[in-house]
Amino acid sequence: MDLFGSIFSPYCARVALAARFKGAKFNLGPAPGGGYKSPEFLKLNPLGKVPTLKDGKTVVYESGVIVEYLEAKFKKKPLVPKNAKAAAQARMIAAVVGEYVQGALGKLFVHMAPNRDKVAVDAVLAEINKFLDIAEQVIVAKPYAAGAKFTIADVYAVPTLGFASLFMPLFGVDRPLGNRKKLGRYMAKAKKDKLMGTLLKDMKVSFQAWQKSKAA
Ligand SMILES: N[C@@H](CCC(=O)N[C@@H](CS)C(=O)NCC(=O)O)C(=O)O
Repeated sequence: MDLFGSIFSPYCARVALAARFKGAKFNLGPAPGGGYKSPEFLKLNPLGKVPTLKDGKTVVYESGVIVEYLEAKFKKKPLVPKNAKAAAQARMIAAVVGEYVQGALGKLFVHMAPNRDKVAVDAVLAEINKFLDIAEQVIVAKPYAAGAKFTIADVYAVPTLGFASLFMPLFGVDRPLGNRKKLGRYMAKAKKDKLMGTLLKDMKVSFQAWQKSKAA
């Protein structure tokens, strides 16, 4: 399988984490044809976005859809608990972090310019903090996001919380998780975990390369 995108993107990282957990082999690389909006790439994904997965003749885009595709194709190591209540709980944690925290974080991108609008940035930071507070309420962190097992909740939580730790310092926030105990405990454990820790390291390397390329 070919996965187009960069692992620094939390959307790509969630797909990479799901695939790695399942032991599904994939090559990660840039969008073909020279970029997200190249005619060659738009033929694969008319939205011109990464991640996009090519599995033989099958093309799948939108990170959530790709994760579900992997879940359906590689059934041996499920990400979604069988029990309805446990499945809903894992998906709710994934939604809070992957949609709400991540959605608010994404709003920082337009404020990358050095002469940024402080009032607007502070409003986005307040929104991120509001959703991080909700994430702190819902995450289980014993030790995984939804409890004793790695689930779809981790697939969404680790990339977004890792991205927050890399990206928010650019906006003067050095400890994005602040004093939120469960989130702090969760990420400390994730860093030591082989699967999640490797992903976080890969994201950091990719983030640093992105920053270097911007500075050049
Ligand atoms: N809803 C999409 C979001 C993906 C997304 O926004 N990807 C960014 C990279 S982090 C992208 O491709 N941006 C290029 C663009 O929007 O033109 C998903 O879950 O896959």
